[in-house]
Amino acid sequence: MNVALPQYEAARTSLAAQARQWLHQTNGALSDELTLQPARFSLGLTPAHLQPDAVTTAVCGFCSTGCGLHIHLHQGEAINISPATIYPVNLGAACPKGWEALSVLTASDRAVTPLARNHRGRLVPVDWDAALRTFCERFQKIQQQHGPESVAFLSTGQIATEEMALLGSLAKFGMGMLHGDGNTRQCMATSVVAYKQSFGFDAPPYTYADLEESDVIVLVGSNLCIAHPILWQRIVRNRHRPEILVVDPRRTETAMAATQHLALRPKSDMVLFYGIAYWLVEQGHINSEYIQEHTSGFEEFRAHLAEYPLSRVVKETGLDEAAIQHAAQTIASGKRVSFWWTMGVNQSYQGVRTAQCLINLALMTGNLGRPGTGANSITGQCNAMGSRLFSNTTNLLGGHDFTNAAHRKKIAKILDINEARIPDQNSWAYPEIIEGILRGKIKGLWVIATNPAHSWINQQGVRDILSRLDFLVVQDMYHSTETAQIADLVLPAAGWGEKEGTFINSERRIGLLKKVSKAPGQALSDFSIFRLVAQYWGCGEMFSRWTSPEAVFHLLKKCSRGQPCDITGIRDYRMLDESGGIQWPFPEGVTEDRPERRLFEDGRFLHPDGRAKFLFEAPRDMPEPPNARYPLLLITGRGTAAQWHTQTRTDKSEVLRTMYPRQVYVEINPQDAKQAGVKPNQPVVVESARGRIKATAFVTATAPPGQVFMPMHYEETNKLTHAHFDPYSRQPSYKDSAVNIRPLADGDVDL
Ligand SMILES: Nc1nc2c(c(=O)[nH]1)N[C@H]1C(S)=C(S)[C@@H](COP(=O)(O)OP(=O)(O)OC[C@H]3O[C@@H](n4cnc5c(=O)[nH]c(N)nc54)[C@H](O)[C@@H]3O)O[C@H]1N2
Ligand SMILES: Nc1nc2c(c(=O)[nH]1)N[C@H]1C(S)=C(S)[C@@H](COP(=O)(O)OP(=O)(O)OC[C@H]3O[C@@H](n4cnc5c(=O)[nH]c(N)nc54)[C@H](O)[C@@H]3O)O[C@H]1N2
Ligand code: SF4
Ligand SMILES: [Mo]
Repeated sequence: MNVALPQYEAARTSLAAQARQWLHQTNGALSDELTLQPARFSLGLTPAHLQPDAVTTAVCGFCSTGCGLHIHLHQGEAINISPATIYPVNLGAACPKGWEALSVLTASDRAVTPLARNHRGRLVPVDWDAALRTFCERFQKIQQQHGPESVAFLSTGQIATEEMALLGSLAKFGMGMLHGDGNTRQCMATSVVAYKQSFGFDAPPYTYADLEESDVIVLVGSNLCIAHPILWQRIVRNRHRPEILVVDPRRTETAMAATQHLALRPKSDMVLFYGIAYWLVEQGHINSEYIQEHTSGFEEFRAHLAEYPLSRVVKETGLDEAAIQHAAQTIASGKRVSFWWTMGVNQSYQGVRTAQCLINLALMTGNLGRPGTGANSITGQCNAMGSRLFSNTTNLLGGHDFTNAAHRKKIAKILDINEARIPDQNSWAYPEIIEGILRGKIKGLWVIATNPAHSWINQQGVRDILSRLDFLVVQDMYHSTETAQIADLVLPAAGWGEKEGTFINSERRIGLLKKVSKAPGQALSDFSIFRLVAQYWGCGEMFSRWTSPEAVFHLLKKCSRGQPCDITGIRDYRMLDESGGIQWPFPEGVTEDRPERRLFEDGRFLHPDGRAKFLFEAPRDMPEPPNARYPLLLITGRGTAAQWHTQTRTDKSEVLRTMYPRQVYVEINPQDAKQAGVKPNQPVVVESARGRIKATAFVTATAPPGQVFMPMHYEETNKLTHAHFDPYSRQPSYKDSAVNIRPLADGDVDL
C-alpha cells in the first residue's frame, strides 16, 4: 500500500482504536437485553424464589442434536447449566458434555492474547493491532506474489451461522480468495451430495419426533448411544415398541441395545442394502404407487438389483441368510420405517452411493414424508447444518450455486456488492486444498475452529504439508491445539457461551446461542475478529451493514428467500428464543409454526421434475484391505459420550475426564489378541503403512475378529489412517485402514 505516512498513521490509529472498542464490546458487560430475557420455557417452571432473570435458555455448542440448555445466571453471568425442560429437542435431558459446557471455558490454556511467532521461532503475545497488521501484510504479500487464490481458509461446523457467513463472504468477496472449505468435509459432505443428487437439494427430511413415531428404526453406521445420546433417549420414549436394527460391524453400545444387530463386514453395506431391496422387489413389498408418482429411475434400479441375490449378500457381508431375511421382512412389515445414518456411512470411499442405498429403500417402500419415516442423515457438529447452507464454502449463501449467474446476481443485490466480487467457480474441497499446499499453489492458510493437525486423515502427512505454508493462521479458543502449536499467528477466540448467534441442528431447527459469560483476556468473538480483519484488510465498507450477528441473520434471511431453506418468516432472534427454535423452511406468510415439521409431505422433491431419483452403482473394493503385513482392519470413531473430537474442550472438564481413559487405547478381539500374543491392558504397538504408535490393548469381543477400533479423540489415531476419499463428496474414509498389532518391545524406545 502506498499511503503517505501521516495518513497511514492516522488510519492505523483509528483501526487500533476500533480494535480496542470491539474488544470492549465483546468482553464488556453482559447487559445484552436478549441474554437476560428469561426463556419462555422456563417461566412456568422456575421456582418463585429465583429472579426472573436468573435463568435463560441457549442451545448447546457440542453436537448437532442441539439441546436446549438452561443457563443459570448470577448477576448476569453464567454460573451453572441444566437441561431445558420443555425445549422440543431434549425435553429435559442433556448428556455430560452439555452439563459441563461452562467448565471448559475457564481452562488455563485459553488463548487470551494474539500470539505471533518471533524470529526465534517461538509464539509470543502481541496486541490485536500488531496481529491484524501482520495478518493482512503477510496474506496480502502472498496474494501479490502468487495470485489471490494462493490464500485459502479452512473453517468449521462449530461457530455461529452468522460468523460462518461473514467469514465466507469476507474471504471470498472481500479478500479475493477462491478456496475455502470446512471440517464438515470430514463429516457431512457425503450426506450433502447424496441428498442433492437424490432429492435435488441438501434437505434432511425428518424431525426428531420421527424417532418416537417409527415402528421400525434402522440405524446404519451410527453409534447413537454415545454420539447422540439424547436422540437415543428419544428412541427410548417411543411407545410403539419399535424394532431397532443396527447395522454396524462392531458390537457398539447402540448395537447392544438393538433388537437386531447386523454385524456386517466393513464396507459391505451396499451389497446388503441392494440385497434387501432385491428381496423387497421379489416378494412384492414395494410401494408401486409412490414410486410411480414421486420418483424416477426405478426400472434401471430394479435391473441393477438382479445382481444381488441373497447368496451373494451372504457371501460378501458375512451375515446369516436368516438374519438378512429377518431384517428385510421387518422393513417390509413396518408401517412407519425410518432409516438413519451417520459416519459409518459418510466416512467411506463409497459413502454417497451407500447413503443413497438408504434413500432408495425409503423411496421404494414409500417411507418418506410421513410421521416416523424418512431417509435421515444425522449431522455431527452443533452447526454443521448452518455450514451446509450459509458458510459460502461449497454453496453460495442460502444454498445457492456459485456457478449460476442468476444466483450470483441475486446475492450481490441483497448484499449490495459488485457481482464481479462473487467467484463464478466452486472452491477446492478440503483434500484439494491440502494437496494444493503440497503442490505450492496454496501458500497461506487461515484455520478457524478446527484442528486439522489432529483430525485430518493421515496426520503425519498433513503436519508436514502445513509446515510448508508461508503463513498459517489459527483462530481458536485454545493456544494449545496441535494446529495452533505450528501456526505463525494465533488469534484468540471467544467460545460458546461467550457470544451470540444461531446454530442449525440435525432436524433443521434454528436455535439461539447467547452470551452468558465473558471471554477471557483479549479473546474476541469470531464475529468481531472477522469484522476487524475486514477493516484492516481495507474492505470494511463492503461489510458496513454486517454490524451484529442479528443484522447478519436478517441478511441471510433475504438470501434464503425462495429457496427450499427459506426462513424469511422468522421475525428476529426473539422469535427464535420464544419458540424453542424454528425448523427451516419457514417462509414469510407462515403465521403459526407447528412444533415438528418434516419435508416432502406432499411427495414433491426438489429436482425440476419434482421427483426423487434412484441412484446406484456397483460397489468397489476396499482400497487398503488387511494383508499379510497389516492383517487387521482399523475402524476409528467416537469413544465415549464425554469426549469431543480432538479433546481441546472436553479434556478441560474435571468431571468429563473421569469418564474416559486418558491414554490412547485399541480395542481388539480376544482371538486376535491371542494370535498376536497380546494380553489385556498390555502396551502394544499399532502400525500401519503410515506410522507406528503406542497404545493400551483393550481385549474385548465388541471388536469383531479381524477388526480393531481406536477412538479419534487421541492425537495418535490419525497417524495411522490411510488418506482415501469418496469420489463424489471428497469425504475422507476414516474407517478402513490396514494395521498390525504387536506387544511393545524393548526396542520400541522411540514410542
Ligand atoms: N460424544 C461424542 N459425540 C459426538 C461427537 C464426539 O466427538 N463425541 N462428534 C459428533 C460428530 S461431529 C459426529 S460426525 C457424530 C458421529 O457419530 P457416529 O457416526 O455415530 O460415530 P462414529 O463412532 O464415528 O461412527 C459410527 C459407527 O460407524 C461404524 N462403522 C465403521 N465402518 C462401518 C461400515 O463399513 N458400515 C457400517 N454400517 N458401519 C460402520 C463404527 O463401527 C461406528 O460404531 O458424532 C457427534 N457426536
Ligand atoms: N480418525 C478419525 N478422524 C476423524 C473422525 C473419525 O471418525 N475418525 N471424524 C471426523 C469428523 S466427523 C469431524 S467433525 C472432525 C472434527 O475435527 P476438528 O474440527 O479438528 O475437531 P474439534 O476438536 O472439534 O476442533 C474444533 C476446534 O475449534 C475450537 N473451537 C471451539 N469453539 C470455537 C469457537 O467458537 N471459535 C473458534 N475460533 N474456535 C473454537 C476448538 O478449541 C477446537 O480446536 O474430525 C474428523 N476426524
Ligand atoms: S446431546 Fe449433544 S446437544 Fe445435547 S447436551 Fe449432549 S452434546 Fe449437547
Ligand atoms: Mo463430524
